[in-house]
This record gives sequence, C-alpha cells and structure tokens, in this order.
Amino acid sequence: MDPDAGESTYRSGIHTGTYVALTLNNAGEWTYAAANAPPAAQSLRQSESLIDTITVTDFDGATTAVTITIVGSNDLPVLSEGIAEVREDIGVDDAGSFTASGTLLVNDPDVGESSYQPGF
Ligand SMILES: [Ca+2]
Ligand SMILES: [Ca+2]
Repeated sequence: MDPDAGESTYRSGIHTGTYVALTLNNAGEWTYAAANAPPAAQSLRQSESLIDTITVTDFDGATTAVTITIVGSNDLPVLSEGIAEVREDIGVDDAGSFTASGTLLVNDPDVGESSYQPGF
C-alpha cells in the first residue's frame, strides 16, 4: 500500500524463479505454475521439499517476495523381473547344485531410491 495516489500497484509481468516463472498483475494477483514432469520436481522424496522465492516490485520500486514450497511425493519404482531356466545334469557346480544368476533393475524417480534392500 503506497500513500501516494495511483502508486499502490505492482509492476506486472513474468518473474523468473529457480524452477518456474510467476505471473503478476498490477493488482498484486499472482499465479505460479510449475511443470510437474522435470526431474527437479519428480526426484523429490516423500515430504522432501524445494523452496522457490521470487522477488516482485511495486510501482515505487519497493520489493517483496513470493515463496513457494514444492513438496515431494513418493514415486513408485519400475522393477524388472528375474527369469531363468536350469536343467538337470547341466551346469551343476562343485557342490552339486544347479545355479542361475541375473540382475534385477530398479528405476525410481526419487533420488537415492533406485536400489534393492539386501535380504528382503
Ligand atoms: Ca518423487
Ligand atoms: Ca520412490
């Protein structure tokens, strides 16, 4: 609020934040639209957050900020399956056992969650 007549307005336009842009009109009404798809958003773990602070300016040049907290959700991983075939009398090891091996892949969008828990 500016006591000077006609100066209680914001400078409208698009203001760039770290993750997206904020659109502001002269009345101070703002809209923040973040794309849901980029890794910056999807890599957030459950309840992990990012903060985006965008500075805006009024008619006189005074500044204030809009602070947006982006809160993460747990994304489910995509897991591969293990399939193998063993045959009697073929590939028997020194202990007398059939053996098979392979690699299970895990792809989780959340940072640090693309791994298996040994023993489970
Ligand atoms: Ca996530
Ligand atoms: Ca996850």
